[in-house]
Amino acid sequence: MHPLFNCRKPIYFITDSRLSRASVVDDVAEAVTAGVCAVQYREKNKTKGEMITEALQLKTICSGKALFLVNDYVDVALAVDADGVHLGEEDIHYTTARKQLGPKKIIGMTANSITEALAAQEEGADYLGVGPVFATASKKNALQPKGIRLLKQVMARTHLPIVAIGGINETNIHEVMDVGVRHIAMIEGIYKNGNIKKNITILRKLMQP
Ligand code: TZP
Ligand code: MG
Repeated sequence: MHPLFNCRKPIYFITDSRLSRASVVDDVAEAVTAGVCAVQYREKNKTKGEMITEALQLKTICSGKALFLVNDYVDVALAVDADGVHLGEEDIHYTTARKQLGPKKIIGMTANSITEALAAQEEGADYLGVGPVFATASKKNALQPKGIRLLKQVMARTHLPIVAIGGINETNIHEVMDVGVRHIAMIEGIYKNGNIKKNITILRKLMQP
């Protein structure tokens, strides 16, 4: 496991410019100060040029404090020398991404089922994003919630770090923690009421072992 993943700040922050009050750069600065292990730059509405400009700033903010991962786009990750990428079913395939990124970059993959989790592990994924655990409004066309059942299955049958994702917030986080999952990815749970620092502080307390 990457050392920054194995940290005492097991929150994985996913950016969403639609929920941002000021800018994603401000959001990430706030999140990193409050303490997260990873930031995933997830941007669905900007041009590649805009993304690269923004990602360069985010990478500097994260440097030495949190992993900086780019969702979907290997080219953006390469342009800013990010720590890695997060890929789903509809994105570039693992083997192509690995060829482009080289052996050292992190490639995280989404698993919506045990079959996908086993396939991603077989291909060489560095971690698995498993879910959606609960219903989520943050992802367009999100699948039906899988509950903690899928988390349990994936934990039992893979050896990769698991990041639980989808609809997790301060009211249900204990259900995910109880399964033994260490890392939790969130959008809405962190952006809620526009108070990123406060939300992360509360969530970190709830995640203390
Ligand atoms: N992939 C599966 S669920 C999801 C993504 C990107 C959205 C997670 O956002 P939230 O607000 O924490 O449910
Ligand atoms: Mg994707």
